[in-house]
Amino acid sequence: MRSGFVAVVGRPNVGKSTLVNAMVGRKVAITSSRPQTTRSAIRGVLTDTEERWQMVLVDTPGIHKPRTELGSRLNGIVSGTLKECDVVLMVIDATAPIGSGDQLTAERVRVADRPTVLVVNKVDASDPGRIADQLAVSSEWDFDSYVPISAQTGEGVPIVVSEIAARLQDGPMYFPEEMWTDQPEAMLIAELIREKFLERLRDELPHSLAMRIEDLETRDDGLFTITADVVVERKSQKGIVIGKGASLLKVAGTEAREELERLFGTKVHLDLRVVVERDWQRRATALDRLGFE
Ligand SMILES: Nc1nc2c(ncn2[C@@H]2O[C@H](COP(=O)(O)OP(=O)(O)OP(=O)(O)O)[C@@H](O)[C@H]2O)c(=O)[nH]1
Ligand SMILES: [Mg+2]
Repeated sequence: MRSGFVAVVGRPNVGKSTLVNAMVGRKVAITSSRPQTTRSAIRGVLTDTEERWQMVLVDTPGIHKPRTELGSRLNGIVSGTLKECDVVLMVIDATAPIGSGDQLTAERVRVADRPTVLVVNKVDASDPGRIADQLAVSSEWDFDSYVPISAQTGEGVPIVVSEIAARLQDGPMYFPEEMWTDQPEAMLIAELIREKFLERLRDELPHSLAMRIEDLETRDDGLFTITADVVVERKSQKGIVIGKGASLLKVAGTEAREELERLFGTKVHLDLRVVVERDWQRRATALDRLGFE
């Protein structure tokens, strides 16, 4: 048996979570067009029983210059993941030029000193000239393998899997073969709900949003009731998240409920409350309370 932990790193919004989902074939991590969607190290598990290997993909927050206590903690998560991994998978975005965030990430990867695979993602939305430029610039980083892909269409994704599989060493089976993530149910639920708000909010608001699951209960008649707080940072944000005539809360809530019903195969009752935790992104105690390690 060969196995290993794979750190999936890159600057925000390059498509790390989309790629992890595509590799595992399930929604391990939520995605959005807003930077810093991912806020923890999220594990997705991919097992090949015939070839006898298991890779544990660790999706991470985007590496960036932190401006808040939350930002520092997110970068800390990436450093920790890089220290503990066996293989590094770095993602860059073919639709935007290589910038300081990519350089910073590449430097961290170099220091980690592990086998490395670099993917140039979003080739579906780029052009051959641009992709060639990115390969030329990133070739200076001296990765072990380079793969242009589209995490969205799936183009090139099987190659990424085999490039990583080829770099796994003898090791244990970390998780049962049917397991695709190790996230607790409450976390999966909180993340799915948060996702439904992200695309609908602008400016700083996606960053100001956090979720807190207050109660999970399966009633005798099978109804799964979820009580959750949508946490914002300021009073003025509360009204925006609720929306005119509570419509935003309703639309996002309905969409979340429908996806949760598909995921759990049961009827769901979702009870959402919007609460203010002043400046939680900047306060260590608030971050602790909200479950950011
Ligand atoms: N066109 C195109 N868009 C993509 C592709 N992969 C991801 N995206 C989009 O890029 C945006 C960011 O994707 P995510 O997977 O959330 O990116 P991320 O790197 O995990 O972002 P953070 O968690 O914020 O660091 C989303 O709007 C995705 O739909 C791709 O292959 N092609
Ligand atoms: Mg992500």
